[in-house]
Amino acid sequence: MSNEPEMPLLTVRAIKATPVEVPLNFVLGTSQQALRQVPLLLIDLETEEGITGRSYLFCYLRAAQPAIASLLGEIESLTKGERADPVLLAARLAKRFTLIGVQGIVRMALAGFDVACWDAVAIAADQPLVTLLGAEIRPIPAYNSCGLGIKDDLGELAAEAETLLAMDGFKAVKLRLGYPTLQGDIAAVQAVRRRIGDDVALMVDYNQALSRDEALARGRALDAEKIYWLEEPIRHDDYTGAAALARALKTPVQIGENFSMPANMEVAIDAGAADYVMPDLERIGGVTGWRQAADIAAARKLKMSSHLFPEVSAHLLAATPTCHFLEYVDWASVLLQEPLIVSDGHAIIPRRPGNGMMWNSEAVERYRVR
Ligand code: SMN
Ligand code: MG
Repeated sequence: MSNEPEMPLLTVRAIKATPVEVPLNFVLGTSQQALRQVPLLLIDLETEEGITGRSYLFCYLRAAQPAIASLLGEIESLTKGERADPVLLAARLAKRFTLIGVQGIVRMALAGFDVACWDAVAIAADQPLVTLLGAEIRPIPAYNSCGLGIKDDLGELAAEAETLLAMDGFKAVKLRLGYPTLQGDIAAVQAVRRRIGDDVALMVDYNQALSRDEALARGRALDAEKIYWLEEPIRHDDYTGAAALARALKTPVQIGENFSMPANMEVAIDAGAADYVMPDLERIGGVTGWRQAADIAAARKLKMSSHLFPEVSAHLLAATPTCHFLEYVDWASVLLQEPLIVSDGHAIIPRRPGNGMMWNSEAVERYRVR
């Protein structure tokens, strides 16, 4: 993924950030918090040449929307009139933000700018992002990650799994775990498994709920349940603990949504903290950060999946040598003129230039945060 693409000449003019909050079609009950609606920030990068690049960020909290928008204002004043070359600007901006630290919401703002910048460049080159990155359009294996939160009613949970599989021919779903007891986790897994049958891949995600000891005990019990991967069982930055789990368990350990910048992913991999990795577009550093991460995973022959942002991640995974699974969520679909299509369990990368996202302005008005 490391060949440098030709960058058409474009000049940054302005960055517009629009806060929206969209209701989820399926409540997402993680071990930490239940998500019923999600605050997103839509980004439009306008250029002097008239081309607009787009991206969106998941802000986690309403309070983070104005904070990230304000950081984007800072990025605008630092890049206005400059050539919109995402690789050059990523290096310059990272240097400019070194003292505050390129972490957290600073990292998200930089990533949002980077993704929009790559979109503008790909549109100017009249190519889908994946093609600009030197790869070809192909269907990307996807799992349905909507819903399947922690629920007391296991009959309802199993029914939801069935609904999610029926949606677009998915052959894989992800279940959130971290019930008060191990028996609770196993009961949820078995209720879902009974309903979906043996041929469906079932991932599970603890969202960092467990201590090391508890993770070992629950992981050993889950080893008997044909789980496809065990995601974030313990604190995300405990790489030593994750490495011990990866060694002790049969089920592959998956981490990565909290890797902040590719360098962190490299440290985790070198510690043996994961069997699989799944960086998140807005934490790994946008398209520019993803490309570096993909090279790191390829050098270590580690399978790489995506976290959220399926519209852009589909392009990136197609250009990732160790491409594994796309995490499909439908959060942004209502805001898009042409939502990402999934067919037969695969994300279909659009042939439109850029990343393919265009806002549905009526929906943006409806969900706009004022
Ligand atoms: C997750 C994290 C944050 C928001 C939504 C979902 C979850 C996942 O860890 O991997 O989907
Ligand atoms: Mg997760």
